[in-house]
Amino acid sequence: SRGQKHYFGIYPSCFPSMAKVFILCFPSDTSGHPLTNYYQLGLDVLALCLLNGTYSSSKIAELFSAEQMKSYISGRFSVDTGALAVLALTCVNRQSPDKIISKNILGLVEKILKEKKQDGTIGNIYSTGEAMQALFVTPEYYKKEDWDCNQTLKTVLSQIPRGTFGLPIAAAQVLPALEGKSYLDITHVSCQSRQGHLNISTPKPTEPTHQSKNISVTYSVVDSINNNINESTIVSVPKDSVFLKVMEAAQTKNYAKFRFTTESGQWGPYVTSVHGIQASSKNRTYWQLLSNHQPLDQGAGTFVVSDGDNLEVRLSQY
Ligand code: B12
Repeated sequence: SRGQKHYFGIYPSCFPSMAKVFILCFPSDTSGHPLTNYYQLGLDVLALCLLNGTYSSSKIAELFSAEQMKSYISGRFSVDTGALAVLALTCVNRQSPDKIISKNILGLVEKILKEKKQDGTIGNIYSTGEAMQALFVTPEYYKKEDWDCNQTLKTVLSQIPRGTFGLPIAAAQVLPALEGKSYLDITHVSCQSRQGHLNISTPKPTEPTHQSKNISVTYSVVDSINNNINESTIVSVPKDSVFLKVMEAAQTKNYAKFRFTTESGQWGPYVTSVHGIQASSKNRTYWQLLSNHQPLDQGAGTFVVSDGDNLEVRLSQY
């Protein structure tokens, strides 16, 4: 992934050509952390487990220990990552029960439930579907009254007509939970589609037109790691523009200060460099997007800006 030499999971050089035997490779950095991230490690362990590959439960228990994950996820707990870990660990635990794995699941479920918001969202709206899956498969780890599944479901459903899950990847991540399913069901669902009972119409997003009114926003580039860049400008963009349009307008205004590059992915454009400074997975740095000092829960290609917004890209550590 992203040119890294090694990575966790099902990698061609890691499994013999015949047989359904998979070996989990554990390339990690000097502190024992995965070279990719725990979300991907969760996906890989899940795939191995569901395909009845060979792995060491104790190694997995060790990798997903609370201490190990805590030191990796600096700052805030990632619900998406926690949910994937719960799904992977639950699969492993069902195959060969292990006390340490159960303890890890319990710790993660507690953390996920702590991220429950008043409206039932868990983490943010994009992590809620996977958090629901994690809670579906672990009912013995929390009290019934600790989670109102119907409230969460209602909130997620109410977001669909607003186009919140418009990106195929966003829809794909939320859909299993809407069907009451989890990734653990993958190996025993048939491809036959049922009559669509989720009949929800989604309005087409409106493209900004030339007639539409312009808005004015502040845009800043900050290097919070080396503290040597802090550039700001005010730009005017059509109403309903996305964050990327603001970055483009700033770049046109002053190329030297505001030039940037992106890479296209499933979630849209990922900002890889700004002001000539490249984010680096080796150094665990990224260009964080913020609006009015709050990190965005969407990427530059989908977040719609508002008049007067204080927008920022900030080189940060993860
Ligand atoms: C790990 C992770 C990160 C890491 C990625 C680096 C790394 N090496 O680990 C870091 C911390 C850097 C990161 C950053 C951001 N992330 Co992120 N990230 C994830 C997470 C937890 C797992 C992604 C993954 O590994 N997938 C599995 C692999 C196999 O797939 P992949 O396509 O190769 O994964 C790559 C891309 O997903 C990319 N990536 C990660 N986040 C984002 C966000 C956007 C908008 C894009 C285009 C790409 C991208 O990095 C991954 C690793 O190389 C997902 C959770 C999820 N539910 O998917 C959120 C998630 C994708 N991220 C999200 C967001 C919002 C962001 C940020 C915009 C946050 C911010 N305010 O700055 C930034 C991106 C800013 C930019 N520069 O453009 C949202 C996207 C929601 C949406 N509707 O757009 C998610 C769903 C989390 C959430 N629930 O809010 N992220």
